[in-house]
Amino acid sequence: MTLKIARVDIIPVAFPEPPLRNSWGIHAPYAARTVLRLETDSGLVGYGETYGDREVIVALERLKEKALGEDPFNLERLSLLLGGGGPGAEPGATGSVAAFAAYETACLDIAGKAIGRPLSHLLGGQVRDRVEFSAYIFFHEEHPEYGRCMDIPSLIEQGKRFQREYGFRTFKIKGGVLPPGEEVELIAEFRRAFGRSVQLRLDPNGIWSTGTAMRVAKALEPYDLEYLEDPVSGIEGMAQVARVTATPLATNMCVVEFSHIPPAVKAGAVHVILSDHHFWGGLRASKHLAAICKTFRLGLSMHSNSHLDISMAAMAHLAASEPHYTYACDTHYPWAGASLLKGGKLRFVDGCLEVPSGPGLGIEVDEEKLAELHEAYKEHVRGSRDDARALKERDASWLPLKPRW
Ligand code: GKR
Ligand code: MG
Repeated sequence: MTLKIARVDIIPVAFPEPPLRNSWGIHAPYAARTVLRLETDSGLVGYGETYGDREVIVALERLKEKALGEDPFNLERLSLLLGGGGPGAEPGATGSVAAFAAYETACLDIAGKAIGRPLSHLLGGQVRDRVEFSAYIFFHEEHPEYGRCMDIPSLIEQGKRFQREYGFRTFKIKGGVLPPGEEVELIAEFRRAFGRSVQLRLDPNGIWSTGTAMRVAKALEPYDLEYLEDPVSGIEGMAQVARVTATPLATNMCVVEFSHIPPAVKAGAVHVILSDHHFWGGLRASKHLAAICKTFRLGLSMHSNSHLDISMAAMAHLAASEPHYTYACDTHYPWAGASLLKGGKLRFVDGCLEVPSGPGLGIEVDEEKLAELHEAYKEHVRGSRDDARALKERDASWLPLKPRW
């Protein structure tokens, strides 16, 4: 059986999000994503999801003509045609790499539907049928449902809500918002509140100077972080911090493509790499990353950004197929104020997502909801994501300093 991609639809969408804080700004009221819908000559439909930034939409459009007429099973050929990233790819081709990730997911969705098997079976089969995710804890400004959460007690309450509602056992705390000493206190309070049975991670997104990061990493040692994520920017600074602390360091900032791995390994800069199929060149490239991590005895975790259900399902299939995902994966999904699925969002039980068992991604996209979120995009999104601009609109004095402390 051969299949041909006969139709490509590129659908930018937007969904509400709370005003989540990070070290460089705040989430705007609507987050943008792009949904890619592919249809074959035989009428099979597959979905992919990627970033909603302008450069990615342009890349998706640019790749459309190249994808038309291709067989969705021919993924290596498609990757060559579309500039898919992966080991040996040109460094820095972010737009087309993120666009390829959506094409690849949609092709695998179609391929799974064509043979009646879940997507994970095309990535090597499932080594787990439930994938564990972490609670993504954020400081945030006033929100009608969640109130305001800009101090330590309210962040602990947020953690308790995540534990109650989803059963998460790992807390990834988005730091870099309060001065570093207060964030050490925050971690100490989390330990006191949740005990030793949970895992804690702190991610200040590279906002500390190397000297500050070295001091803070030492001060955090008594609280047994599972890892400290990007305390500083850059491989060199990370290596300096790694030399003075027993806490493992993780990154989704200084190792974000295959060409970054050799210098990072040489410098001893990181212990854990956070994969993300949207920027590492797709689901299969993420498996290549896993193999490289195993080779160099690095851990593998999974990064996330604001996303919807199609990415959620793809992340679950990937993690289900790869033994080396031994850390709970990150996800922003609980914060998403909308779903594209008939029947609503996928559900976490005991901190885990059961991998959808139907063919392909195993999810049913509701075309009406998709159309609604496309209208929301047209109404609410003004260009690419810019958290610093969003915070400046609330607070004219805001300066996205880096390092700040
Ligand atoms: O959503 O504000 C956010 C996060 O800070 C995100 O943008 C990061 O890319 O989650 C990410 C991370 O782990 O650094
Ligand atoms: Mg991070």
